[in-house]
Amino acid sequence: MRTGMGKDSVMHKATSYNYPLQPGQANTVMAYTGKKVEYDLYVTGTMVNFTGKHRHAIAINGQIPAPILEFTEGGTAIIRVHNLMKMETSIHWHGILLPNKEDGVPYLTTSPVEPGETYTFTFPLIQSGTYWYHSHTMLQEQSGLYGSIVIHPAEKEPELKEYVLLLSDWTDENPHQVLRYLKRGGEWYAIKKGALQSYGEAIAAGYLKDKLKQEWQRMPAMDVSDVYYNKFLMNGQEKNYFKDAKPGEVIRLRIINGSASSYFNLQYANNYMRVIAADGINVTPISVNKLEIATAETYDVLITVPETGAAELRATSWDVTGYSSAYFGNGLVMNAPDIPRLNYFKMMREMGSMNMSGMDMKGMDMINMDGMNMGNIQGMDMAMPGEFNYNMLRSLHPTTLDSSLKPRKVKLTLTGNMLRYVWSFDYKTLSVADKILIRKGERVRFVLLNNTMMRHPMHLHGHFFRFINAQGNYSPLKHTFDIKPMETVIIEFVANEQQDWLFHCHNLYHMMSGMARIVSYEGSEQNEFAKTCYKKLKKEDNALYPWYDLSVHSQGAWLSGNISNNKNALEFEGRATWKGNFETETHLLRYLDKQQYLAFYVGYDYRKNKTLPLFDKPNSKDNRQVFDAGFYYLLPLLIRSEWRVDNTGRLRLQLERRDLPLSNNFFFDWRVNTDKEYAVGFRYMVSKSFSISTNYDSDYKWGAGLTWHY
Ligand SMILES: [Cu+2]
Repeated sequence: MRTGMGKDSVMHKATSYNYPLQPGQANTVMAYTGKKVEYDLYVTGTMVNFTGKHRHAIAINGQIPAPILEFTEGGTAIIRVHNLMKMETSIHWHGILLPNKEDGVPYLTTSPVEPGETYTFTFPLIQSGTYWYHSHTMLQEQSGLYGSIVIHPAEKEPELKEYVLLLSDWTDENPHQVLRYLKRGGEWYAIKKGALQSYGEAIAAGYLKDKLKQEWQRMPAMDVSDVYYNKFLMNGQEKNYFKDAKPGEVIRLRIINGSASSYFNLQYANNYMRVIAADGINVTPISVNKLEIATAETYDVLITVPETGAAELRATSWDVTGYSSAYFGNGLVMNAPDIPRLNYFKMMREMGSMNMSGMDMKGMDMINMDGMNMGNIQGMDMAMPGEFNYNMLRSLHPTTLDSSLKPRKVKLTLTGNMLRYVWSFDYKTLSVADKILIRKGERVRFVLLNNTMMRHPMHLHGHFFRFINAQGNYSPLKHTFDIKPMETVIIEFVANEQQDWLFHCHNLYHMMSGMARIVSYEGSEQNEFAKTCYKKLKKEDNALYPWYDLSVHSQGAWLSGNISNNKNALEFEGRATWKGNFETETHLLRYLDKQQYLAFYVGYDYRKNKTLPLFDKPNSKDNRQVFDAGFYYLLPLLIRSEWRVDNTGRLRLQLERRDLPLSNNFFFDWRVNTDKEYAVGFRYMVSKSFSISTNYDSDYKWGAGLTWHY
């Protein structure tokens, strides 16, 4: 059933979150009586050209971003989503308080919108502010399925000219290929971003000790972002001109971070920005000269148009690989300052010093990696005056919860495996995790510890929560927040909903790799998807990803292939000389420990080296057909050890290190085993898919040629 409102929905929350705010306070009855505002959204495939190359994308009503949906608090939204594509889609209304079945998470709250079908969303508008909407299906959001929502308050606000600025990131690659490349652990994105942190660069910059220490702890090079983006956009453009902004005029900007996985720093060339709302809710105004916006957050700010000329508002991606701009006014342009490139080695050293605290997965505070200052750890606020941080966010009214309600504490650790690109809570991805159970009427408190090296923009559907900060009783209400490495964040809310809601990292690639949970109201009537255990939704993060490297060299060919999901992998290695000798090893492995350093495998070896000296001996190291079993264990310095025994009782220990970065683009591999076989290889990466390579193999000798990476 897709039409009509359940009787529960009629009693839905009516608290205006801008003005008398108290999460979970008694709700006044709110029927669907207000002004009905209707929209028709047509979802289609489209072609775009952001970089000089034509690429597939997804548009709504032919636009990227999708149209701005404007409403007034107290009304009713009626939005018909028409799916004109050949694949299913969905739309989630981010930050909007609405009945569960209108939340738009396919296979959790709402049916997906099937190809050729229309789904009509109907919900009362019980809040005001700046929000947005996006697809919650696979990686469609990265392809352009996002738009802004503006809900004007029922009570009139001072009339100000206002503009919506929707920030996003764009890659020319197919987003599924991006995720596969992240799973593969390929180096090209880091090379493009200047974030590889090779040994050569470490030595030149005096950071060899830090680099060794990092690899000793089995950590790959740290980075602040995963994906290399071709463009960063604002309202679908790199540059936006608002020439109707009058000299000296104060204007309101509704800024939304609708990116798939980027944080931005906002700077304005003409004086400061005055933050008046966060995540749609008005806050005590604060003046800042730099405003950081995490993925999926929104901020409303006031700025002043210069008396003469135009001033730039610039949104620089946090990895400082690009920016987009808005210009307000006419004439000579005043530019916002450039943000210096990141000093990754300095960040690495800071991280190393935090390791002394003996934490599990080592992290660091990365808020000020531009080298301006360190700090901004919650409760240790040493930011330069004027630079935004969360402790400045102060609610207009006390937000404390009714202490007579029964408390419920939920502790979650944010975990991840950067080497295998598996993201999780408590080392469990959504596909294997239990639901987080809460009960209606409880005072729910989430205690979150980020045990990863990255920041995560966390989002809870269908609720606003208190984000506990230095403002105490006036801690702000939010629906999305950033959590830094090693940081602990506490959020709390009154459980005043029903059914199931998603809680997840809003970095699209982290979510799709498992960093999500279902928050479920115990005892609440279950919807159709709960009855089938959300089978489809829970499959998503455990997909199989294939990749391989094929080297074609003067003496022979090497193929190294892999198909893996979260816990299992099928690995194949084949070597063949042009003289007809060949060796293959095939392993089916399963990771055993939560860190995924240890894996057990069974496999099969087939070798036929006719021209090597020991060919006449069957089941020698050069001529064998054997089954084998063993363990892989990742040693410090990212050395992979392999301990195995085959069905003839033969033992072998092998050590291997692949892709050791000597300089930007230049990599070194080595391998040695107790059969007295050894190999070394070098490759110079010329593109995402190709390297010029050379290797020496104790059996197959020197050769050089090309390597193809898929
Ligand atoms: Cu994340």
